[in-house]
Amino acid sequence: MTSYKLPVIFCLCGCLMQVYPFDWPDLDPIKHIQSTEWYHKIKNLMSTSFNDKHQIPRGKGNYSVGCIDLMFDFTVKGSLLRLYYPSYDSQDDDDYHSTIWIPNKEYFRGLSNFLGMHKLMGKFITHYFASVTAPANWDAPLKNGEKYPLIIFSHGLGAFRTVYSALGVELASHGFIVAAVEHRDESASATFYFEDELALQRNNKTWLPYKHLNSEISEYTQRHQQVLQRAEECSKALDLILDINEGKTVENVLNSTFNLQQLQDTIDENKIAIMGHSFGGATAIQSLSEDNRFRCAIALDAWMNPLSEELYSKVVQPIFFINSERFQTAENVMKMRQFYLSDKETKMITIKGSVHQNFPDFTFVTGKILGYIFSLKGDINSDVAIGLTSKASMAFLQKHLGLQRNFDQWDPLIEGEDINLMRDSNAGSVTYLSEYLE
Ligand code: 8U6
Repeated sequence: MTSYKLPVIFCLCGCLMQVYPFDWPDLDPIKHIQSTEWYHKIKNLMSTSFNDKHQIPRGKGNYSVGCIDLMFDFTVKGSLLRLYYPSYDSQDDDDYHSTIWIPNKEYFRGLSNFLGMHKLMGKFITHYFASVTAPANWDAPLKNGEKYPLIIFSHGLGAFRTVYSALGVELASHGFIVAAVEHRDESASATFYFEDELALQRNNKTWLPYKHLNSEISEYTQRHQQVLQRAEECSKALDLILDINEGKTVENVLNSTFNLQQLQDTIDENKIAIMGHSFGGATAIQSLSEDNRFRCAIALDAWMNPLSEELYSKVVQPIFFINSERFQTAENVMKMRQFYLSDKETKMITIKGSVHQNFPDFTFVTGKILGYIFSLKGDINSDVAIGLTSKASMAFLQKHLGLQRNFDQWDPLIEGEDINLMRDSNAGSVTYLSEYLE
């Protein structure tokens, strides 16, 4: 990760500019003009980097979007997930509350620990991002009257359930229910559960931090163990949601005004997909092999290392690989290609000018400079990148979940037909594959 020093200096300069504007009366008018010119130049630079708080984009589909957090049961073996769903339009701006994007300070602490940031930088990101909201109505009633397809979403290494809201909201605004799970395999920046009933009553959370790799055990052994747990957690989250769908009484242990009975009979049990980013992309594929309720997978910039060799022959459902241009290596892409040669329905595209972190939300909430320093932004506009990701995904889901919608208008994107896309990958040529397979 890039040194934290540069942003800290930027930050301090920014503060200095606020308390010491260089346009104090100057006896020499020429000097005064020169100094104010510099002041404005630097201030403009600072504002693109810090002051222009961008927002996570709103859903572009026809549905309003609601959001809840759901935990059941309260133990470490239970499920914790954030649900994005189609909701009723609000009649009045005061009807609903907005959704807090990162709801606990422990997540910020966890992020700065994961990223190896200096304490000061950690404080800065907490202060800077704590007031950000996700574009969904908290606890809003679910729009009933139709059955929605369901997507289980798995986050990347060091991420957690709430930081893929741009994708979750966009898909929910087009009529999907999206359940972003939070993994307890110690790969999340932080997560929590409750030790016992008493802890639950007292809201005394037990926080489970990110665990750095143990240097005495091979990386593969550790990450493979985690991917198995992650896939199990995805299936468990699906069990929970389907239980609610079937009308079983489930109590959300988190305080919520949302009555879970609203979810009864709202999910089409035959239209379930799994999606994930990075480590979550690997999780999605692992889940396909273990749970045939998942009809297909969308793997965003999947990191294939945690998967076992035996897995490749076990997966029968189609996979859509959507890659960034900068993250992929020939070796990683080669592993993906093992799926798509054996199955014509499996596809791969690359978003030109994109980076690994174009899929989570941070790409939207930082200015250009901070975005480039931390590789949160690529050369492509972040809204364009997420737009292509969601449109291509919905076209793929329409095909493989058998949806009766108009998402087929985006079919060309699945083949990489767009000026911002390419078919397959920029990393490693296909001819290299025959050598690899020998
Ligand atoms: C930089 C993942 C930040 C930031 C994420 C960088 C990341 C960040 C918040 C954490 C994990 N977006 N998972 C400055 N790197 C806030 C301020 O939050 C995504 C985001 C995002 S991931 C990933 C995995 C590994 C790494 C980075 C991202 O899979 O995309 C290293 C060094 O391993």
